Amino acid sequence: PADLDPETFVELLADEDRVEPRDDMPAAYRKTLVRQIAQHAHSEIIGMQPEGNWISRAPSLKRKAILMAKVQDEAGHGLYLYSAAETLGVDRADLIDQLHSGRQKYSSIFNYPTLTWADVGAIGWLVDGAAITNQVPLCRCSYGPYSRAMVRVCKEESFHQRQGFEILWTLSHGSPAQRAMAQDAVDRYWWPSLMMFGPPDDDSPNSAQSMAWGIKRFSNDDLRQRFVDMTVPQSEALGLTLPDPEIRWNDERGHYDFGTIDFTELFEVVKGNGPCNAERMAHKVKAHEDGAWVREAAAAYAAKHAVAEGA
Ligand code: FAQ
Repeated sequence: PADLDPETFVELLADEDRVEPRDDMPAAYRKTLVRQIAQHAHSEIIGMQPEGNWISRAPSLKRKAILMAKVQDEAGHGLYLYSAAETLGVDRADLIDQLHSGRQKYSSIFNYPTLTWADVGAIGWLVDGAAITNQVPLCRCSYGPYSRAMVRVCKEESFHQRQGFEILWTLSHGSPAQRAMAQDAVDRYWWPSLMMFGPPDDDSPNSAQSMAWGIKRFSNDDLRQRFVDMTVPQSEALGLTLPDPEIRWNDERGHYDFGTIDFTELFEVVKGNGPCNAERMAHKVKAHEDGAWVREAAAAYAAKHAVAEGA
């Protein structure tokens, strides 16, 4: 497909038509989508690590089975998203290489440690909760393959969020030590979860163009507010406190007010200076290298069958 001039493209989008892989599109639209979809895929794959850390130590067989299924879902989302990116003419191996060499990002949230079992609950409730808030509007993204991928991903994330909420509910209704563990996890995961939505709107270089192109449907700050509005009542149901004394309902705005986010922390974590950045990347690169023989075997098998079919 050819590069389309941006003005004709915006007119075509006005009809709310989906853009499909074979359609002409501006080079910059393609580039933005590759960036966002690849980073989203990388996040799903790196996002397996914090929770994977607890599979061998889950408190019961049932919890272990559920957590294994959740982490496998994340692998599936990552593979699904790499496939969506490949419809734009890029190569998965190249995207993975860009992640490993630090040229492409992944979500800041996965650079925080999972210190206790309650962190698995906090990730499900808050991190998956933030992910759903961000991704439900992406089901209406202008790029067909990405939007369709999001439909299935969001269904699975909703289940993930419920399981996280249920872990925290069980702990918050357990012994004083379990309750304290749940509160501590929420204290540590609350602010980093708010940072998942990205920098504030006036400091978000990609937002205006991505919204004009129908890639993003809402701004970073609007989605963050939506997440706070959804989460405050849920924290009350859990009997846990969100670590922000400024949270209160604002009748005039029809939203919850909340305190100031320390975005220097987000920028530091994105730059590579979060608590677990080095560990996450080292683990990812090693897993990739350890899997080289599987890729080689699969390629040899495919080549053998191609010859057999050609004969
Ligand atoms: N972390 O101009 P903007 C999950 C970067 S959920 C790291 O506002 P944009 C599920 C941004 O890339 C997590 N980097 O950018 C799960 C850009 O840099 P670039 C993944 C961040 O794209 C749950 C620069 O800052 N979800 O994995 C972050 O318009 C539990 C300027 O920012 C998605 O990726 C950050 N938090 O808006 C898995 C959703 N924020 O690329 C396991 C799709 C910003 O120019 C367990 N993505 N940056 O070098 C999006 O909606 C958008 O890309 C945003 C950022 C909203 C993340």
